[in-house]
Amino acid sequence: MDNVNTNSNAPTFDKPKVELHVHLDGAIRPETVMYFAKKRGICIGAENAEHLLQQVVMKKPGTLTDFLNKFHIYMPTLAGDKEAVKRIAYELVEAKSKEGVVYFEARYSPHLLANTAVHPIPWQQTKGDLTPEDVVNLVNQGFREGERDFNVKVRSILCCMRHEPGWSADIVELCKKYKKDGVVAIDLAGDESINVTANMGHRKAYEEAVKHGIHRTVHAGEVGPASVVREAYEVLKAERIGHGYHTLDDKELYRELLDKRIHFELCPWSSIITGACCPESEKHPAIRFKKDNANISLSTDDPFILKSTLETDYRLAKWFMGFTENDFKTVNLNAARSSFLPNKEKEELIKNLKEEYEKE
Ligand code: FR8
Ligand code: ZN
Repeated sequence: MDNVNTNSNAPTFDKPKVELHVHLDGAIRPETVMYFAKKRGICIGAENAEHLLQQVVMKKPGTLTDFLNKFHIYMPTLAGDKEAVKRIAYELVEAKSKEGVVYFEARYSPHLLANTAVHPIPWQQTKGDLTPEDVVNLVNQGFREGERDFNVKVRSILCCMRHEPGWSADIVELCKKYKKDGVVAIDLAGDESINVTANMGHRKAYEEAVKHGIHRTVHAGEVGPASVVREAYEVLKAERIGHGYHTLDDKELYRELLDKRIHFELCPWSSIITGACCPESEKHPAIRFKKDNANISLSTDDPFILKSTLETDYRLAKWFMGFTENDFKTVNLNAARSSFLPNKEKEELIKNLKEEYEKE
């Protein structure tokens, strides 16, 4: 699969794209990490951006601990720093504009970038003055300036973390408060082996989201079983599923989600590198989803840790999963249709894509 991650000139799908599943905190320029390490006098054990990349990039399936250690390398340099939080948001818009993305939804946990009003304080930081709400404001600013400078439309999704049900009430309140400022949905991320029903925090937050018309997506069935997807759909009322590969293990559930046109945010390269899916890609769930005309789209997930761009995922989809030019049009129209934009803006996006796709 080496040829998937090498550079060639022509983009696999040289048309406007929509991306629904990218983590802000997994989509950072190594140069930016180096800059803030130096600015703040934090020792990260890397001399330059290239050296840092060697440490952060995941090249083959590892353990969850290996994966989380990647965040431990660079998050302490960014978390708690106002300039850093705004800048990573701004730079993500720039990166996506270069990939031909016209609309994307970026997600993150505000708590994991804060250093006060969060318990426990993440990444072994000492207490400071940046609250989760400040983080949301800074990310909003970075995105707004990025939209203006790079002509890309951006919205954000705030993540609850499975292991911190006590944060979820804050998340839904922030979603409500910043609805007018680009926050479109709530997500649940983290270790799927942690049961949501054991604690009411996540359930209550999702109920509140339903009540206030906040859109909902849930990471489910990536490495966890189909029962986690069922819970996301039946209990948390998810409109979209992050990954969802293991939905295929429960025929009845799969049929139901197909019929209801529930959207699956697939991340092909991520699914291979994390070991969520079998590297013999003829058996990849994406092939089955496509064959069944499921409501799917393609995203990067964590391009920093995966050393990828959206091109990596499209190339993998084309060469190992048989996606055609027409399939790429379909998945991007799916993404637009299942985006969390208000109807009028959604129709506008779909119209623009269709116009571009009908050219030639
Ligand atoms: C989550 N984040 C960024 N990327 C992810 C992700 O899961 N891909 C941020 C939120 O934007 C949170 C980072 N984070 C902090 C604590 C924590 C966590 C605990 C768990 C997880 C992320 N994620 C998971 O448990 C899902 C991992 C599977 C995988 C890698 C290695 C081995 C097995 C799925 C990927
Ligand atoms: Zn994800």
